[in-house]
Amino acid sequence: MANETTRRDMLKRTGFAAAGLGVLGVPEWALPALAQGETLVPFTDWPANFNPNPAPDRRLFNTQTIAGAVTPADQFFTTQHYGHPVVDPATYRLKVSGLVNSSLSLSLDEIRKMGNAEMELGFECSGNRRPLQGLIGNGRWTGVPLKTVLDKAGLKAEAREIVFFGADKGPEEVEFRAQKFNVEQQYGRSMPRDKALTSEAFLAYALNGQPLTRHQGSPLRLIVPGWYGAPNVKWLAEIHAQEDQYLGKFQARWYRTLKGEMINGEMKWVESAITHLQLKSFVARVTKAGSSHKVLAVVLNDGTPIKSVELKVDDGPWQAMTADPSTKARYGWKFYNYTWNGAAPGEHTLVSRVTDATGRVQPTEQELENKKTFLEDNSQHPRKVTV
Ligand SMILES: Nc1nc2c(c(=O)[nH]1)N[C@H]1C(S)=C(S)[C@@H](COP(=O)(O)O)O[C@H]1N2
Ligand SMILES: [Mo]
Repeated sequence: MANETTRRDMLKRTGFAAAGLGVLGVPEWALPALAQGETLVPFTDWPANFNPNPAPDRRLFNTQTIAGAVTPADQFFTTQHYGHPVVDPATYRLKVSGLVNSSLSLSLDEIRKMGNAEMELGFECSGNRRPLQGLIGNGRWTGVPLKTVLDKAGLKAEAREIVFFGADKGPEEVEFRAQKFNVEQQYGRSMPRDKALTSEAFLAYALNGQPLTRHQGSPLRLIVPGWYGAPNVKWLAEIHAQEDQYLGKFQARWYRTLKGEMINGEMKWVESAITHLQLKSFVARVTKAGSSHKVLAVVLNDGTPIKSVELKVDDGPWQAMTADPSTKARYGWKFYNYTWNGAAPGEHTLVSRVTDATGRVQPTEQELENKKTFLEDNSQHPRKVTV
């Protein structure tokens, strides 16, 4: 009884009021799809100053407002390094250059005619982590397989590295022998030729059946199913085939993970590039209906089938959660539910953990303590509620 909330309280608590949206001015999407008689039990460890729009070009998703498998485009999280470039879809051209038999310059219409495959998939920023877990979303993307475009250009035998450039640019300091130089960087990410040709990567021009918004990379972006957000290059301007490895900042110096592993009693440090999503789950929302509570967990991974998701309440045993049959897409996020009966009044800690079909188990925070960089944090995330 203690913590039942009205929608007004919930909106305040979860930061919509802080963002300057009064209850009457709140867009319909901000209201969680709760069943009749169901009320939200807010997380008590949620930051009081939560602001879903910390900057005009940044948006966080409040998982407590999840209303279905597909995240509406105007709620989809957004982040990038150099703000939003302006790209006019009417004059837009995608260039395909470098070690190809024929260089291409494709209009949006030409690209649309090359394919309209649709895939439901989710991704998170590799920096997504506690306490918010708000850099995550799931959508229906439409586009052209990357292979179709690469085959049209014809990759030469020496083309070993495929680089994807966005239209956005900015200056970055590069240090060489204690001297600093300002080097212009275009947002760029690369992939080995084989990955580009065999993966399910595609060039997306629509999200949830509508043209991409400026936030999500209008008019065209790369999507790599099962990978983190960074490779999903927005405002895609050019695909360049080359022989040498691409060493741009966001490929070679940023979006890397430094992790130590104990091998025969010795710590071995390894640096790796961010690619596929690490196995993750977290408690996204708790609601109350009558005398029982419902816990919703979100799972996201690289597309490996999920074996189980479990929930632990305080120091109790791990209990099985039930898969929501509406979330089935291979690369989509998945919802799991748990009916929590007989919760004693007071504060409780809820934590979920996921195991995939290969036997991989989501690590605890302690098990990840030798991961020195904050990226790729897929650790179990205990959350608190008061009932
Ligand atoms: N051109 C360009 N693409 C980019 C970025 C960027 O800075 N520039 N940021 C990447 C990162 S780090 C993430 S997490 C995703 C975010 O995609 P979204 O804004 O559609 O959620 O875009 C990726 N694509
Ligand atoms: Mo990211």
